[in-house]
Amino acid sequence: MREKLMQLKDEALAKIAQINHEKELQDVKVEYLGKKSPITEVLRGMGQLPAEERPLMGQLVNDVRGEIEEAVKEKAEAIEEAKLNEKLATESIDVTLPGRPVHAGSTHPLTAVVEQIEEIFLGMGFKIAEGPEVETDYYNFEALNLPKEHPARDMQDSFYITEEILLRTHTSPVQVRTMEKMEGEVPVKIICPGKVFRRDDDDATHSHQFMQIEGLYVDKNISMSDLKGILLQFAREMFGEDQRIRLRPSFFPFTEPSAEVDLSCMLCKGSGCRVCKQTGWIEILGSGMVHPNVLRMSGYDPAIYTGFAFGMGVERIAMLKYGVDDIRHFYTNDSRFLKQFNRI
Ligand code: 2NM
Repeated sequence: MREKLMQLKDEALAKIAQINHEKELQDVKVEYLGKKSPITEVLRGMGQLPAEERPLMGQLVNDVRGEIEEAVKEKAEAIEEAKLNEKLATESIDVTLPGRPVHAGSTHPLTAVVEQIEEIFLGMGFKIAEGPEVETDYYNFEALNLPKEHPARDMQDSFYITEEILLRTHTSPVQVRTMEKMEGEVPVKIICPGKVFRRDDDDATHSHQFMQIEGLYVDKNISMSDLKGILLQFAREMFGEDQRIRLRPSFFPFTEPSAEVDLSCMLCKGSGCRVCKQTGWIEILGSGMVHPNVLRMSGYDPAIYTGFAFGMGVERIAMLKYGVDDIRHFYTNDSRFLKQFNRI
């Protein structure tokens, strides 16, 4: 029995020495140390031995098991180490390689311009008001004194969802909503930035969706000179201290009188160039004194209160400020275009 055990031990150790894989090692472990192994058989057969031989034999079996277990453990560690060494050899990292560039986004130029304009008007005591992009016929047209036969109300010129609901064609409905909410309180001193929609064919200077900022100041004794002062201050903060403005008579259904506002050309300083078509002036805003009908419909008595309002297109201002020649650049999201604004 003793020789049998020694033979089993030598056999097991020889097999373990040959092994290179975990799976085979597991098999050999089961074969020599498992429940059905010949060594376990020997343990079971101990009952038949004379009592005085049992302790010695038991000791011997345990020694043999211990040696095989030890060999299995060592082999398992050797296999683990070989695996790690191979991994280290094949998956080495070259820390001298250049890093991959991280592309950071930046503020869209239109957002930047809206924020600049907001800052200027906040500095003059205006608040910012926002409202829905999907509007009713009442807020978009009726409350703004736009008559039924006005071309803007045509299906050809506005995006209608139903006969009564459309995408807003200007941000003026926000100003009407704000006046209603204020219930006759003054001052109403707000600017309304936001997206507006018109059924235009897109080209270098037209987009069916664009951004507008409109302003409204209603109080007692508001006059055209307040309008002029506020807009001159805006022009100077936006385009430079040397800016001049001029007002030309115009017409809008929601203002009376109405005026077109020109800025002295920021490129040639008024001497005449390609951008201002040799006039020295650039048209940038529509404005006027809020029509009495508009005030009355929104809860302000035009015999007591007056107000001025104005509106400007954000893209046009951004194009002039940054020399952009096509409005579509703002919407095609070409990173080569957008990257140029990562410092503003
Ligand atoms: C413009 C030109 C002139 C305007 C009028 C109003 C309101 F709601 F108070 F009546 N908001 N905006 C207005 C006036 C807008 O945009 C070219």
